[in-house]
Amino acid sequence: MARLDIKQDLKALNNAIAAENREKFASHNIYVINVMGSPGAGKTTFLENILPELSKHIQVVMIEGDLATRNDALRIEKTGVTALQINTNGGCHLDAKMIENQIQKLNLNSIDLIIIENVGNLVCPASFDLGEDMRMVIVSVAEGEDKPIKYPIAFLEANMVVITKTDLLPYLDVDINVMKKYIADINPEAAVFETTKKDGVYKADEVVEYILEQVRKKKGK
Ligand SMILES: Nc1nc2c(ncn2[C@@H]2O[C@H](COP(=O)(O)OP(=O)(O)OP(=O)(O)O)[C@@H](O)[C@H]2O)c(=O)[nH]1
Ligand SMILES: [Mg+2]
Repeated sequence: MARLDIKQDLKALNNAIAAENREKFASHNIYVINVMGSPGAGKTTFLENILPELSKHIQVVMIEGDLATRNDALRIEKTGVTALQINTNGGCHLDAKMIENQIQKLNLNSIDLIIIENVGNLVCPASFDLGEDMRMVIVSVAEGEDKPIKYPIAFLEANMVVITKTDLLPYLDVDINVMKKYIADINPEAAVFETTKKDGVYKADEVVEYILEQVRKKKGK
């Protein structure tokens, strides 16, 4: 019982800080995306590939969450986008306080979009609001078509799902339509997209358009 109380208190504290973050983002007209997915789902690869296109239109900053290393932030910085790295030292998710600490380092007046890559994990991050506008789940076909129904929480609250690595479908015993049906069963509201990497070219044009549309809606442009 006491353990349950502590868990609820921590959640309430996180929600209170997330609400402050959300207010701060709103007062600066910043759209925020919280990206979640299993280790190796292709989150950073997706971001590395969409950031140059997004940056042609809007000012973007990344916050990278990982247990250890600055590897992902270094990859992102090669695209020319500023990337702040949070190391959770064993923690399986980011929390609102960690984001609050990072945004103090930024000049919020000059940012349109903040993308947060959460720690690679399909379970823990889903329970922690960071103050985001959009929750994006990235799932690769290589993980198997049943992952949405086996790990439903992240999908339940997702506004957008990106299915990656579709170029691998010919080599896998996976039916992408079954995966899509599972996602729709859990969350019919989520916008679902596919990305692929073929002959070194990463294709995610529709996703870029969709994200820009959401940012513009928030900014009233
Ligand atoms: N074939 C193929 N490989 C991909 C694709 N996207 C990512 N990968 C590979 O998948 C591996 C993992 O990709 P990352 O982008 O590092 O995955 P991640 O989700 O950021 O991983 P963590 O941050 O560690 O959770 C890398 O070797 C990528 O090159 C894709 O569309 N097709
Ligand atoms: Mg990554």
